[in-house]
Amino acid sequence: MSDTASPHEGSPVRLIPNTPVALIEIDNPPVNATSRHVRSGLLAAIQEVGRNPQIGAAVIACAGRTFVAGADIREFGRPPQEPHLPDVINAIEACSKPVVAAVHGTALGGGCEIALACHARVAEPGAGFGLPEVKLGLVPGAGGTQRLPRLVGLEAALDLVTSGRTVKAAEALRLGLIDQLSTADLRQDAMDLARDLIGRPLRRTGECAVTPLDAATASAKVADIHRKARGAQAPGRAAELVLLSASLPLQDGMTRERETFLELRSSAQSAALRHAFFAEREVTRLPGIDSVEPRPVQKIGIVGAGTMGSGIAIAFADAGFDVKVVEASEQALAAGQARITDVYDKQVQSGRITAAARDERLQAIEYEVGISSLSDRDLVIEAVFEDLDVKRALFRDLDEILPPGTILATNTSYLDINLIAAVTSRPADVVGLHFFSPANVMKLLEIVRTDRTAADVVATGLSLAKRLRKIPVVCRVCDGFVGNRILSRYRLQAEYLLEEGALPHEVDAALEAFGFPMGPFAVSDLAGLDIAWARRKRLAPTRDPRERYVDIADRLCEAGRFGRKTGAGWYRYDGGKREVDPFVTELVEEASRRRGLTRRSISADEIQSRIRAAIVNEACKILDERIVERPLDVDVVMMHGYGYPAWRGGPLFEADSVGLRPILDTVNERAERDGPGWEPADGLVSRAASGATFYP
Ligand code: 3H9
Repeated sequence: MSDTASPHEGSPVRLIPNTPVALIEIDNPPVNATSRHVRSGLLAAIQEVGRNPQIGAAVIACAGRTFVAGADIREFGRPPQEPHLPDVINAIEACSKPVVAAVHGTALGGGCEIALACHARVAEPGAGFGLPEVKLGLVPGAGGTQRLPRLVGLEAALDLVTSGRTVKAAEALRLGLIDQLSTADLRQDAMDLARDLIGRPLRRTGECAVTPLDAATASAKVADIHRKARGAQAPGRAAELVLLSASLPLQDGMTRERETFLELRSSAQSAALRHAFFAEREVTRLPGIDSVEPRPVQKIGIVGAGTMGSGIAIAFADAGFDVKVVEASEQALAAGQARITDVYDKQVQSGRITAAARDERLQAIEYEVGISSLSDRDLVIEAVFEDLDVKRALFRDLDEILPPGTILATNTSYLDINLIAAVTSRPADVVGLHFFSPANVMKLLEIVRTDRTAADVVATGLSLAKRLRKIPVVCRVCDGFVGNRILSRYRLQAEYLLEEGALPHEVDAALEAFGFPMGPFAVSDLAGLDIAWARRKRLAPTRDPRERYVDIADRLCEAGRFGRKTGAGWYRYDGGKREVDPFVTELVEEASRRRGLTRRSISADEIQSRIRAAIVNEACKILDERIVERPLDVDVVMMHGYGYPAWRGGPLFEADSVGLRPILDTVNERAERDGPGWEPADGLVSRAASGATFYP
């Protein structure tokens, strides 16, 4: 072993000039991003490999937890600095000596592009590869769109580049993205391969040919990519570039790629998606909680094996917790067990997990009748019927049997958790863990702290979220917490639009064009109208009589139309396809007549701006009341729980760019027409007046 030769002192890239195979090691925590010093260090190292007659080949590997996870996203707001990553990567490919990438962790974005330009790639089985740039509103900017199709073909490249998904090493091997899996010593295997390549003709990715797609297949794929992008521009632009790789030489393709990358880098969509990226991470850091030690939690109890309870059980089992599910009767327990088993069976059928993994996870879940067996649990979550008295009675019983220190969580989506905590002898140990359905899929977790929840219980919620790979938002108690509270305002506005002249499919179409995956009426049909109906009936006696109340949904329910599950709701579902139903149109028109409103045609633009104003105003009230601490908490909830398009950055990030004045004008106008509940929030009024923004 020879001495270490640094490209320069203090560089995050070290060249260890072993003979005949040198090691280039990148060490730039936390994720080895290609910041400027990494780029210059890597370039210097490659130049030295080319120059030094003692070195016959090189391996590029990384220190720490991962291979290079991409360009440094924090540099994107600033002018690019030399050396540029595409030039560094081209120098790797052009090197006269074999260069092999040794990949552990994830090779993402620029990291994947470095690997693609090497002459061969070896990876650990747990390694992942991906070009996630579209998730940041970008296209790969250092050859990814041109080199990937040269290795894996156009179809696979289109899929990977436009979805941004990460493939595990086994799939990467199957696709031809890598050459070898390393099951023992990654660096040694890469060194051995590099040594074998010395003196042999080098396979330069940029020189490989790409088989073109026929025109009809290509245009069908591009159309599908645009449809799935729902308004995001990067996937379509990335697809164009990938397709160009079949007709342009590498350098011409890379010139086009660079132009597109730089254009998108300064786009509003990319700024919004970068905001989303950092906000998702920032929500986990809460002032005052950061330094608090969480309680150790491994054994989870779940009360209730309905849809929510089952989904929560799966989420915990997937994350390696010991789970015990309890129900009140054998019958309900068996139904829950069947539901959970069915979810895992489907995952095996679709190839998402192996049969062995299913069996392991099923074994992690125990089933019992009655709550008495929960006394050995570290944390118990209730997911029973949404009724305050039912939940209070359950918490009273749980409090009696659970030892001190066990955390008691409720999955309620609306109820006052202060009132639930008050029946226990340990209100400091009570917290809301509001999962979204399906709980094993949806990323968002609202952690609701009551007036008395202990700081280490909140910290435990945050640490659980991390282990569950969920995105947590900590909030305080109010009706519906952050997401459902905003949603109920947004839904009401959608119903007012119906009375004033729009039809359900027009509202849905306008919001789907805005970027939501589904409009509110289609969502209601999917979720079922009956639960919200039961809630409305329960709240009817306490409703403000001056409130503008739209009863179309009640009438649909009275007609037995509970949504998809009954074949009809806001739409008709003949053969599963959503269709406009004249019965609903008639109900809507009759509602306008009863209200004495002359129906008028309402533009998609008006629909979008009224809904946006309703969301932003309620979000400001939530901030005024300190239900959450920061605007980014609201943005993250809306993007991850309610489908607010991430390329808009969430409602408050977007409000800054739309301007708060027009939003306030819309709110004022609605307050005048819609009555109580629509008063403009103080925070909105003052910000609009002073020109302040949510994100200075
Ligand atoms: C690109 O590569 C463009 C090129 O094609 C062309 C260029 C010319 N930059 O997520 P974590 C930070 S675009 C800067 O909590 P994990 C992150 O903010 C890039 N910072 O860890 C966090 O900081 P903090 C394409 C980054 O283990 C810390 O690292 N690449 C970057 O759950 C830990 O991150 C991507 O889009 C970055 N690129 O997940 C990959 N990445 O502690 C984005 C992370 O202060 N990154 N940070 O909050 C990821 O997907 C995940 O971070 C990763 C690790 C899977 C790597």
